[in-house]
Amino acid sequence: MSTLKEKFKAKADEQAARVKKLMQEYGHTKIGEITLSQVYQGMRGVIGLVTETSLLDPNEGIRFRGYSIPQLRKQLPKAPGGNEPLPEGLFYLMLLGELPTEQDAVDMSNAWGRRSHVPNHVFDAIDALPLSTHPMTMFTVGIMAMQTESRFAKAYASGKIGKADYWDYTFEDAMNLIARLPRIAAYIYRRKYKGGDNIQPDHSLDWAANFAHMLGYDDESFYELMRLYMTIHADHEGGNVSAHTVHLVGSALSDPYLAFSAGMNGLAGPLHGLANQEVIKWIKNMQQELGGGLPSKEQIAAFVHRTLSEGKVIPGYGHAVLRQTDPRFLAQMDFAKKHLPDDELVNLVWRIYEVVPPILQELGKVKNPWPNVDAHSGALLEHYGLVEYEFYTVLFGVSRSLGVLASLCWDRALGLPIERPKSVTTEWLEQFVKGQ
Ligand code: NMX
Ligand code: MLT
Repeated sequence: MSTLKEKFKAKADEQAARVKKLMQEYGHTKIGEITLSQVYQGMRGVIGLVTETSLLDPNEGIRFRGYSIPQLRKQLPKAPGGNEPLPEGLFYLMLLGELPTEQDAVDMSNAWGRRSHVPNHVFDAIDALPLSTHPMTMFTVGIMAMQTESRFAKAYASGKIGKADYWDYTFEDAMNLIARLPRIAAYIYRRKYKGGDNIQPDHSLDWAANFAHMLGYDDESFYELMRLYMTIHADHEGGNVSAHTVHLVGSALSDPYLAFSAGMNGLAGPLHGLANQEVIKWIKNMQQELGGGLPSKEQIAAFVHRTLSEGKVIPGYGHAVLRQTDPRFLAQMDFAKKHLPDDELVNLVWRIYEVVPPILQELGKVKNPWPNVDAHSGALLEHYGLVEYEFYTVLFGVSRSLGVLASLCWDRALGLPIERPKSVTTEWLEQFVKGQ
């Protein structure tokens, strides 16, 4: 039976032949046009990237290799007695483009378990930072410190490998990184919030449950939340800030540690992954101001209007590409209805969902008034006692490794070149339109 790596190589060879044929036959076919506004407005709608792992429909949301989130929740392998998908299975799907068997998911868990050793100097590097450092900064420092382990960087520096070998070393680094990230993330959590009382891994558990265990949450229902969380945050096609950054930096043949850590710096921005902490912060401020409890719809509306009048965004709402309620929000809502329907904070998140969209719609400029993934995640974590909201983006980052590193394997397997789009000046554009 072939190994995961052999299977990937076979798939990659097939795909490379398919891309070559497509390029030969249709390389000059136009697939879009660009307006001047798009150049100034974040390249929205401009097709400029190929990402094989997932594709987003503005109304239906994300599909991973053609499978929607509800389908994945049904069809991916589960832990014994569990109902939520194992992220191991999602990684297999994104990497190979086919659904895994239960055994495939178990094999992935075991492979990550074997690869999960984190060298001591990584912990030393994190320990050198003051405790007040944001967990996302600690996370990227930890990843950067671990770059010493890059098989790709070592092989490249040895001068003994050529372009046809890059995928192999990228694959090794990707698998090692994914295996080690939960340990680093949990170390940061326990160091910053639990007095450095670290918890050793339990490799009898799957990847997400072991992560939960190392964080200090040994509850079957929290394990389930982590499996779902790690699955739904894993990928959102290629143009989002974190995925695009990993792809861009990787295109310079910076190794997967350098590329992934760069992507995590993008995820740490409040308009991207940091929004999950901003949501809870905003809700807590609302509750504090209104004396706690579950505010009425009128009180929420007044708070929303005030936030907007201060020139701030409503965190967790809106999206650059989606135009409907994020199916990742709905998956979390569904989880909450099953496991914690009476939780006050969760009920507040649901009430905010009733109040915010019409207000944003009224502004007339917000293209998507609906909630995104970040509007719900914090309330679920809070329920289980994980209240340290500055840590939430690290959880997002661990999950995002699955998609962006599977994609990086594809980038190198397809031999994609260094990314270097053309930029122009405003003067250039003024001259261009004059010439029209
Ligand atoms: N609250 C208030 N105003 C908003 C919001 C919001 N939630 N969303 C968009 N707008 C404003 C936006 O700031 C812009 O205003 P202006 O023209 O004055 O600059 C206008 O509406 C048009 O923006 P859009 O084209 O609708 O959104 P864009 O594609 O530029 O940005 C986001 C997308 C996600 C950055 C934006 O919706 C936002 O800031 N949302 C809140 C932060 C958030 O939840 N981010 C998480 C996204 C998911 N993730 O995990 O990455
Ligand atoms: C993501 O998951 O990356 C976010 O929803 C942002 C995006 O897709 O642009």
